Amino acid sequence: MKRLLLVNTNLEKYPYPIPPLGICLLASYLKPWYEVNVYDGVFDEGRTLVDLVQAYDPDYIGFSIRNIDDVVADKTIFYMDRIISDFIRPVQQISKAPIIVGGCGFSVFPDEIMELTGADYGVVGEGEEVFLSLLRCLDKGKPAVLLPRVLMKDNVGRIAASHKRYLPYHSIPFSEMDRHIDFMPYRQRGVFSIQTKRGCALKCIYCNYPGIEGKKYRLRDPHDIAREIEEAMDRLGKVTFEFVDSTFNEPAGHAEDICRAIIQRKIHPQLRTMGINPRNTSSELFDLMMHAGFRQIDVTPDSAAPTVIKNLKKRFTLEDITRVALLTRMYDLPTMWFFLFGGPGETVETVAQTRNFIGLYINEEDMVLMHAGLRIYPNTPLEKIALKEGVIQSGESLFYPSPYYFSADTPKKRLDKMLKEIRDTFHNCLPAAESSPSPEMIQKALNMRKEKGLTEPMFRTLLRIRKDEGRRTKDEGRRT
Ligand code: B12
Repeated sequence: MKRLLLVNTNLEKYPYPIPPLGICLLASYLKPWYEVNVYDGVFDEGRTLVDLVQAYDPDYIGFSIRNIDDVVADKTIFYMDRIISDFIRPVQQISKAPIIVGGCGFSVFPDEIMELTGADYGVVGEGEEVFLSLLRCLDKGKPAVLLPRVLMKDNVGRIAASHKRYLPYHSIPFSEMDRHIDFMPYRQRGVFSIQTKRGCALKCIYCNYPGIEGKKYRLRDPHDIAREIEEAMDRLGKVTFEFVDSTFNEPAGHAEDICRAIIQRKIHPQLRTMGINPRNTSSELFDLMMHAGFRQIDVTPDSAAPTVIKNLKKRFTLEDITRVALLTRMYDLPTMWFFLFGGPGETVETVAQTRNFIGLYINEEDMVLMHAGLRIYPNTPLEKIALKEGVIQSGESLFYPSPYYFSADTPKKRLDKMLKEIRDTFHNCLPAAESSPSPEMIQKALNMRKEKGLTEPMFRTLLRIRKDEGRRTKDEGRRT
């Protein structure tokens, strides 16, 4: 059997370290054909990679590129520099094995990353079948040029076949993540990631998810998901499982079925999810989620101003957002809220509308993350709007430096000032640029959780500390 080494190049540990689900799925899928070894760079940060390559002597090396930048307008981190210097270059210097790049970050900027990394091949979008076909071609010395979604080094700038052609759904394999990577370091703050479907049929104007995953939903069987959770629990004991779908409760009914399948198994896992879309929310869904074991959710309305919601093409209404806010309170389900300010049609009044909504409806124990400006991604309606309004110029790179959209009435400076005012009024609201807690604060939170035996989500402990520190600063201000 030929040897394949898959490398996770993600160094980011905020908001918590993310285990490399994508390459673990690939490792499980490719197992019948290749001997696969996964190198996880999250904690090792490239230190032992060269030694591993020398010892393992792989026939192929795949690099997974997840993050390009942090999507925070004023403190943009560009991850690519270290991905290249700490992972890709050292390997290129010692190995002649073909280098293949892939991953969700790669899939957003394939041409740019092929050029920057000097990789031999690139796979856009989901890996399983396409990667296997590519490797089979390479095994046989056949040209890979006609494969869909594959890029080649000598063909930079041209994707060999239709980028948009998603292959028919196959069942997403169990990741069995902990069989491919050491899960121990993820236990304290990390999660066990689970994917319940692929694709996104929504059309939010700024979003690149349909480009990464396809536009059609391809759903996993709820019982398959519940079984994956049960088996992981048998191996690992108590861990938190997180659903990583772009929206968990789309299309309507699937999330409910997953909860029912989990309840039926009587396994009582600890669950959380990102991407609760206000549209398909009901007390039935929340009831099922509570029974299934949800301890935390993320809700992503982006705005609570009706004109902005409409302009972003969110397909839900202010009533939907209000309902989900009431449901989170009614069920006391800890929630992180995400708002994006500065989109098309944003004005001083619409910012005030969202601010009022936050003050009126959001539980003050829940965190509100406020992004200023919308990252402009290729092939999105926002790119067209930004071009039309002269925010970006035709031919301008959207890769680096990352461009952001701010509406004419809320330019960056004005918006930053308004968000700071919201932050100073509501202790639970944080501009994204200020949201990463310092290592000291994280340590303090970990100590507090241990001392007080807190089982609440980490963000609630961090908010508690922030509130106390804010109170102390105010008292000291009064004394001086
Ligand atoms: C879930 C998610 C999160 C969750 C993660 C929860 C968790 N437990 O994993 C949260 C909310 C915490 C999060 C945080 C962040 N995220 Co995020 N996230 C996602 C999301 C929606 C899904 C990622 C995922 O797990 N997919 C499921 C797995 C199975 O798919 P996959 O990794 O893509 O792997 C497949 C293919 O890519 C391919 N593949 C992967 N590797 C390889 C390698 C080779 C060689 C090949 C051939 C193929 C291949 O095959 C795999 C199987 O089919 C994506 C958007 C999206 N729709 O992809 C954004 C996304 C990855 N996030 C993004 C960003 C920026 C971030 C943050 C930096 C934001 C921030 N400032 O906090 C942080 C970074 C966190 C970290 N520590 O790394 C960006 C990255 C692009 C960019 N602009 O840089 C994305 C693409 C969204 C976007 N706006 O564009 N995120």
